[in-house]
Amino acid sequence: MSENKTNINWYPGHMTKARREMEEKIKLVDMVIELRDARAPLSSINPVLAEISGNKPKLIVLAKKDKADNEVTTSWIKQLESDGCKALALDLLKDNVSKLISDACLDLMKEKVAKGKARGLKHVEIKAMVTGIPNVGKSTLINSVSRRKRAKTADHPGVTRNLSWIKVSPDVALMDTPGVLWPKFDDQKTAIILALCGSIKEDVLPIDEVVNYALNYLSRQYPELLKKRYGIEDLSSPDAIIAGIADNRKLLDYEGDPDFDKAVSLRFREIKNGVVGNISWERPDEDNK
Ligand SMILES: Nc1nc2c(ncn2[C@@H]2O[C@H](COP(=O)(O)OP(=O)(O)OP(=O)(O)O)[C@@H](O)[C@H]2O)c(=O)[nH]1
Ligand SMILES: [Mg+2]
Repeated sequence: MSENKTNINWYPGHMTKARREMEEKIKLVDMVIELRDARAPLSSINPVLAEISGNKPKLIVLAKKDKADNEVTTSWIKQLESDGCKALALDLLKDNVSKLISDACLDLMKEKVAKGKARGLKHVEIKAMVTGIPNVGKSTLINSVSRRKRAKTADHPGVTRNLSWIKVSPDVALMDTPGVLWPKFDDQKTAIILALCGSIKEDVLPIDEVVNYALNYLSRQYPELLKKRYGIEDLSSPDAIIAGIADNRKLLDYEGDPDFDKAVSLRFREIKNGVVGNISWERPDEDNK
């Protein structure tokens, strides 16, 4: 991205506190469940969290699978597995999350479980810290595993503010953690993609830049989705697309011209919420930089 673009930086105080507390609490856990967004499995890796989790065994969960392009998600899982990672792609609201996560944790921790059972223990408790960027679905995963609403969830980043243990079954205890970002984005593209996934607060965004990026990408990768959703043919530039949308949807300003601002903010919301269709912002088969 060019140099003169506005920086998207959002690092509220509770994230500094969460990071410090996670560094302390990591010693208490057997493993980490690291959530990434299935639509952007690279941009949603938090290097700070990777540092905190160190060598702990890790289960990678690509969350919000239902919003991503299924074929692309399958390729990401294949790639992660061929890199030796244990990874699952999930719709945390609909899949059988409880069984899938418990089984994966038991499998990852099978040596500890076998040792405990050999010592005569009926239940060998597995302790896992659930980590990930804001709004990726950490608290939802915990609720789905425990089949009850134990943790607060909402569709905006920064909902969970404190670390807390939630015993989800006789065998598994999960630690909910606040979503954490990193203090400075060196790569603007990462920040934009995280904004499109809803992991950066909306009011710190230069929204027109984000939508520009999205429309450029969609016209290359998913032109049919754009045409179908908005009934437009001219995909030659983001401006042409926005003008087409504003015109078709009769988003007009007081002089009767297409209202770009209205069209941009509406588009942002629709793209982010998956109304346009199933979209993956990153693919394993391309140079994602
Ligand atoms: N479609 C879909 N929505 C999901 C999925 N997982 C979570 N969500 C939604 O995403 C939003 C954020 O979920 P949370 O569980 O609060 O996310 P979090 O990672 O705990 O967020 P913070 O506590 O803010 O860091 C909620 O509206 C969830 O319903 C999923 O797999 N698919
Ligand atoms: Mg949460």
